[in-house]
Amino acid sequence: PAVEYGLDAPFDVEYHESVPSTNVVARELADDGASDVAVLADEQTGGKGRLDREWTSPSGGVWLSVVLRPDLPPARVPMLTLAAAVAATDAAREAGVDAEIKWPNDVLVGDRKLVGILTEMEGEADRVSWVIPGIGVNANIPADELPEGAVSLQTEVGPVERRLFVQRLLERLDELRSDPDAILDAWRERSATLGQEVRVETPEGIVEGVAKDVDLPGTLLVETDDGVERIHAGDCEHLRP
Ligand code: BTX
Repeated sequence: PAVEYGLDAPFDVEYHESVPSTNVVARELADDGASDVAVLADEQTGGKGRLDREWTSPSGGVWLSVVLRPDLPPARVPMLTLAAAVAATDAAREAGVDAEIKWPNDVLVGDRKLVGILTEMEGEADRVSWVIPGIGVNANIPADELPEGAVSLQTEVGPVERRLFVQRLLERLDELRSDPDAILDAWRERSATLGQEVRVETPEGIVEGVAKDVDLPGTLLVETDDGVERIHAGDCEHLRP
Protein backbone atom coordinates (compact mmCIF):
# COMPACT_ATOMS: atom_id res chain seq x y z
CA PRO A 1 0.00 0.00 0.00
CA ALA A 2 1.06 3.56 -0.69
CA VAL A 3 1.96 5.87 2.17
CA GLU A 4 2.78 9.54 2.25
CA TYR A 5 6.52 10.10 2.53
CA GLY A 6 6.08 13.37 4.42
CA LEU A 7 8.80 15.32 2.62
CA ASP A 8 8.88 19.07 2.39
CA ALA A 9 9.40 18.77 -1.39
CA PRO A 10 7.83 20.51 -4.41
CA PHE A 11 6.07 17.23 -5.26
CA ASP A 12 3.82 14.97 -3.20
CA VAL A 13 5.73 11.75 -2.66
CA GLU A 14 3.88 8.44 -2.52
CA TYR A 15 6.05 5.74 -0.98
CA HIS A 16 5.87 1.98 -1.56
CA GLU A 17 8.04 -0.74 -0.06
CA SER A 18 7.87 -2.86 -3.19
CA VAL A 19 6.25 -2.43 -6.60
CA PRO A 20 6.92 -3.98 -10.00
CA SER A 21 7.93 -0.56 -11.41
CA THR A 22 7.42 2.96 -10.10
CA ASN A 23 6.97 4.12 -13.71
CA VAL A 24 3.94 1.84 -14.03
CA VAL A 25 2.43 3.13 -10.76
CA ALA A 26 3.10 6.71 -11.84
CA ARG A 27 1.46 6.11 -15.22
CA GLU A 28 -1.70 4.90 -13.45
CA LEU A 29 -1.72 8.09 -11.39
CA ALA A 30 -1.16 10.17 -14.54
CA ASP A 31 -4.03 8.41 -16.30
CA ASP A 32 -6.20 9.34 -13.29
CA GLY A 33 -5.27 13.00 -13.78
CA ALA A 34 -2.50 13.40 -11.19
CA SER A 35 0.28 15.94 -11.63
CA ASP A 36 3.40 16.91 -9.70
CA VAL A 37 3.35 13.63 -7.84
CA ALA A 38 6.35 11.39 -7.31
CA VAL A 39 6.21 7.65 -6.73
CA LEU A 40 9.08 6.25 -4.67
CA ALA A 41 9.88 2.63 -3.89
CA ASP A 42 12.48 0.84 -1.78
CA GLU A 43 12.46 -2.15 -4.15
CA GLN A 44 11.20 -2.91 -7.67
CA THR A 45 10.46 -6.44 -8.79
CA GLY A 46 10.22 -5.54 -12.49
CA GLY A 47 12.35 -2.42 -12.91
CA LYS A 48 12.56 -1.24 -16.52
CA GLY A 49 15.53 0.15 -18.41
CA ARG A 50 15.44 1.68 -21.86
CA LEU A 51 14.79 -0.43 -24.97
CA ASP A 52 13.15 -3.23 -22.97
CA ARG A 53 16.24 -3.77 -20.86
CA GLU A 54 15.97 -4.68 -17.18
CA TRP A 55 16.89 -2.40 -14.32
CA THR A 56 18.12 -4.28 -11.24
CA SER A 57 16.27 -2.72 -8.31
CA PRO A 58 16.97 -4.36 -4.93
CA SER A 59 15.81 -3.01 -1.59
CA GLY A 60 17.80 0.07 -0.53
CA GLY A 61 17.50 1.99 -3.80
CA VAL A 62 15.87 5.24 -4.72
CA TRP A 63 13.46 4.13 -7.44
CA LEU A 64 11.58 7.28 -8.28
CA SER A 65 9.09 8.34 -10.97
CA VAL A 66 7.74 11.87 -11.26
CA VAL A 67 4.48 12.80 -13.00
CA LEU A 68 4.89 16.12 -14.83
CA ARG A 69 2.50 17.95 -17.14
CA PRO A 70 4.71 20.42 -18.96
CA ASP A 71 3.44 22.64 -21.74
CA LEU A 72 5.80 21.04 -24.27
CA PRO A 73 5.60 19.19 -27.58
CA PRO A 74 7.04 15.64 -27.41
CA ALA A 75 10.12 16.71 -29.39
CA ARG A 76 11.25 18.96 -26.52
CA VAL A 77 10.70 16.43 -23.74
CA PRO A 78 14.31 15.11 -23.76
CA MET A 79 15.32 18.32 -21.99
CA LEU A 80 13.44 17.07 -18.92
CA THR A 81 15.51 13.91 -18.99
CA LEU A 82 18.65 16.06 -18.99
CA ALA A 83 17.17 17.99 -16.06
CA ALA A 84 16.55 14.75 -14.16
CA ALA A 85 20.17 13.71 -14.76
CA VAL A 86 21.42 17.05 -13.43
CA ALA A 87 19.15 16.79 -10.40
CA ALA A 88 20.35 13.28 -9.57
CA THR A 89 23.98 14.32 -10.07
CA ASP A 90 23.62 17.26 -7.72
CA ALA A 91 21.93 15.16 -5.06
CA ALA A 92 24.76 12.60 -5.36
CA ARG A 93 27.42 15.30 -5.15
CA GLU A 94 25.83 16.68 -2.02
CA ALA A 95 26.06 13.20 -0.57
CA GLY A 96 29.80 13.39 -1.28
CA VAL A 97 29.90 11.27 -4.42
CA ASP A 98 31.90 12.44 -7.42
CA ALA A 99 29.16 11.95 -10.03
CA GLU A 100 29.21 13.04 -13.68
CA ILE A 101 26.79 12.70 -16.59
CA LYS A 102 27.38 10.56 -19.65
CA TRP A 103 25.28 11.60 -22.62
CA PRO A 104 22.40 11.55 -22.65
CA ASN A 105 21.46 10.72 -19.10
CA ASP A 106 23.50 8.12 -17.32
CA VAL A 107 25.06 9.31 -14.10
CA LEU A 108 28.46 7.73 -13.60
CA VAL A 109 31.17 7.56 -10.99
CA GLY A 110 34.32 6.99 -13.03
CA ASP A 111 33.05 4.62 -15.68
CA ARG A 112 30.49 2.87 -13.49
CA LYS A 113 26.78 3.55 -13.51
CA LEU A 114 25.13 5.09 -10.44
CA VAL A 115 21.87 6.32 -11.99
CA GLY A 116 19.76 5.43 -15.01
CA ILE A 117 16.78 7.35 -16.33
CA LEU A 118 13.82 6.10 -18.36
CA THR A 119 11.44 8.83 -19.51
CA GLU A 120 7.98 7.92 -20.73
CA MET A 121 5.35 10.24 -22.16
CA GLU A 122 1.92 10.39 -23.73
CA GLY A 123 0.00 13.03 -25.63
CA GLU A 124 -0.51 14.77 -28.94
CA ALA A 125 2.04 16.02 -31.48
CA ASP A 126 1.77 19.62 -30.29
CA ARG A 127 1.60 19.00 -26.55
CA VAL A 128 2.21 16.07 -24.23
CA SER A 129 -0.43 15.25 -21.66
CA TRP A 130 2.12 13.85 -19.23
CA VAL A 131 5.81 13.05 -18.92
CA ILE A 132 7.27 10.62 -16.40
CA PRO A 133 11.00 10.69 -15.83
CA GLY A 134 11.81 7.43 -14.03
CA ILE A 135 15.02 7.85 -12.08
CA GLY A 136 16.85 4.83 -10.72
CA VAL A 137 19.55 5.57 -8.15
CA ASN A 138 21.69 2.85 -6.61
CA ALA A 139 21.53 4.33 -3.15
CA ASN A 140 22.00 2.06 -0.14
CA ILE A 141 22.91 -1.06 -2.05
CA PRO A 142 25.92 -3.19 -1.14
CA ALA A 143 28.44 -4.15 -3.82
CA ASP A 144 27.37 -7.79 -3.97
CA GLU A 145 23.82 -6.83 -4.97
CA LEU A 146 24.85 -4.55 -7.83
CA PRO A 147 25.11 -5.67 -11.45
CA GLU A 148 28.40 -5.55 -13.39
CA GLY A 149 29.60 -2.05 -14.07
CA ALA A 150 27.45 -0.46 -11.39
CA VAL A 151 28.25 1.56 -8.31
CA SER A 152 26.07 2.77 -5.41
CA LEU A 153 26.10 5.70 -3.02
CA GLN A 154 26.76 3.15 -0.29
CA THR A 155 29.80 1.65 -2.01
CA GLU A 156 31.22 5.15 -2.46
CA VAL A 157 30.48 6.94 0.82
CA GLY A 158 28.54 4.51 3.01
CA PRO A 159 24.78 4.50 3.61
CA VAL A 160 23.05 7.82 2.94
CA GLU A 161 19.89 9.44 4.29
CA ARG A 162 17.60 8.64 1.37
CA ARG A 163 14.93 11.11 2.47
CA LEU A 164 17.36 14.02 2.13
CA PHE A 165 18.66 12.69 -1.16
CA VAL A 166 15.13 12.53 -2.61
CA GLN A 167 14.28 15.96 -1.27
CA ARG A 168 17.35 17.52 -2.87
CA LEU A 169 16.77 15.73 -6.16
CA LEU A 170 13.15 16.90 -6.37
CA GLU A 171 14.06 20.46 -5.43
CA ARG A 172 16.63 20.61 -8.22
CA LEU A 173 14.22 19.08 -10.73
CA ASP A 174 11.65 21.69 -9.78
CA GLU A 175 14.16 24.54 -10.13
CA LEU A 176 15.22 23.39 -13.58
CA ARG A 177 12.12 22.01 -15.24
CA SER A 178 10.92 25.20 -16.92
CA ASP A 179 14.35 26.74 -17.59
CA PRO A 180 15.94 25.18 -20.71
CA ASP A 181 19.01 27.44 -20.62
CA ALA A 182 19.74 26.55 -17.02
CA ILE A 183 19.34 22.86 -17.85
CA LEU A 184 21.85 23.09 -20.70
CA ASP A 185 24.38 25.08 -18.69
CA ALA A 186 24.13 22.73 -15.72
CA TRP A 187 24.32 19.66 -17.93
CA ARG A 188 27.45 20.94 -19.69
CA GLU A 189 29.15 21.66 -16.37
CA ARG A 190 28.51 18.15 -15.07
CA SER A 191 29.25 16.31 -18.29
CA ALA A 192 31.81 13.54 -18.53
CA THR A 193 31.16 13.30 -22.28
CA LEU A 194 32.06 16.73 -23.64
CA GLY A 195 35.63 16.85 -24.90
CA GLN A 196 35.85 13.05 -25.01
CA GLU A 197 36.37 10.83 -27.98
CA VAL A 198 33.14 8.96 -28.30
CA ARG A 199 31.56 6.16 -30.23
CA VAL A 200 27.79 6.49 -30.48
CA GLU A 201 25.48 3.77 -31.73
CA THR A 202 22.55 5.57 -33.32
CA PRO A 203 19.53 4.18 -35.16
CA GLU A 204 21.26 5.42 -38.35
CA GLY A 205 24.62 3.81 -37.62
CA ILE A 206 27.83 4.32 -35.66
CA VAL A 207 29.27 7.81 -35.23
CA GLU A 208 32.81 8.31 -33.96
CA GLY A 209 34.48 11.60 -33.13
CA VAL A 210 34.94 14.16 -30.41
CA ALA A 211 31.88 15.25 -28.41
CA LYS A 212 31.82 19.03 -28.75
CA ASP A 213 28.61 20.24 -27.20
CA VAL A 214 25.02 19.49 -26.33
CA ASP A 215 22.05 21.42 -27.68
CA LEU A 216 18.36 21.41 -26.92
CA PRO A 217 16.41 19.28 -26.54
CA GLY A 218 19.33 16.94 -25.83
CA THR A 219 21.23 16.70 -29.11
CA LEU A 220 24.91 15.69 -28.97
CA LEU A 221 27.24 17.46 -31.40
CA VAL A 222 30.10 15.21 -32.49
CA GLU A 223 32.97 16.40 -34.65
CA THR A 224 33.84 13.65 -37.10
CA ASP A 225 36.20 13.47 -40.08
CA ASP A 226 33.23 14.50 -42.24
CA GLY A 227 32.10 17.47 -40.15
CA VAL A 228 29.80 17.95 -37.17
CA GLU A 229 27.06 15.37 -36.70
CA ARG A 230 23.97 16.14 -34.62
CA ILE A 231 22.88 13.03 -32.75
CA HIS A 232 19.40 12.86 -31.28
CA ALA A 233 19.42 9.39 -29.77
CA GLY A 234 21.83 6.57 -29.19
CA ASP A 235 24.11 4.68 -26.82
CA CYS A 236 27.34 6.53 -26.18
CA GLU A 237 30.67 5.00 -25.24
CA HIS A 238 33.67 7.05 -24.12
CA LEU A 239 36.82 5.95 -25.91
CA ARG A 240 39.78 6.40 -23.62
CA PRO A 241 43.24 5.71 -25.00
P1 BTX B 1 19.43 1.57 -19.65
O1 BTX B 1 18.75 0.76 -20.71
O2 BTX B 1 20.27 2.71 -20.04
O3 BTX B 1 20.29 0.66 -18.73
C1 BTX B 1 19.96 -0.70 -18.50
C2 BTX B 1 21.25 -1.48 -18.42
O4 BTX B 1 22.01 -1.03 -17.30
C3 BTX B 1 21.00 -2.96 -18.18
O5 BTX B 1 20.96 -3.66 -19.39
C4 BTX B 1 22.20 -3.38 -17.32
O6 BTX B 1 23.31 -3.63 -18.14
C5 BTX B 1 22.52 -2.13 -16.55
N1 BTX B 1 21.85 -2.09 -15.24
C6 BTX B 1 20.74 -2.74 -14.82
N2 BTX B 1 20.43 -2.41 -13.56
C7 BTX B 1 21.38 -1.54 -13.15
C8 BTX B 1 21.62 -0.85 -11.94
N3 BTX B 1 20.81 -0.95 -10.87
N4 BTX B 1 22.70 -0.04 -11.88
C9 BTX B 1 23.54 0.10 -12.92
N5 BTX B 1 23.36 -0.53 -14.09
C10 BTX B 1 22.31 -1.35 -14.21
C11 BTX B 1 18.44 3.01 -17.76
O7 BTX B 1 18.25 2.06 -18.74
C12 BTX B 1 17.07 3.45 -17.23
C13 BTX B 1 16.80 2.90 -15.87
C14 BTX B 1 15.59 3.56 -15.23
C15 BTX B 1 15.24 2.92 -13.91
C16 BTX B 1 14.17 3.69 -13.20
S1 BTX B 1 13.92 3.17 -11.57
C17 BTX B 1 12.48 4.09 -11.45
C18 BTX B 1 11.76 3.87 -12.76
N6 BTX B 1 11.00 2.65 -12.74
C19 BTX B 1 11.41 1.78 -13.67
O8 BTX B 1 10.91 0.66 -13.87
N7 BTX B 1 12.45 2.32 -14.33
C20 BTX B 1 12.79 3.63 -13.85
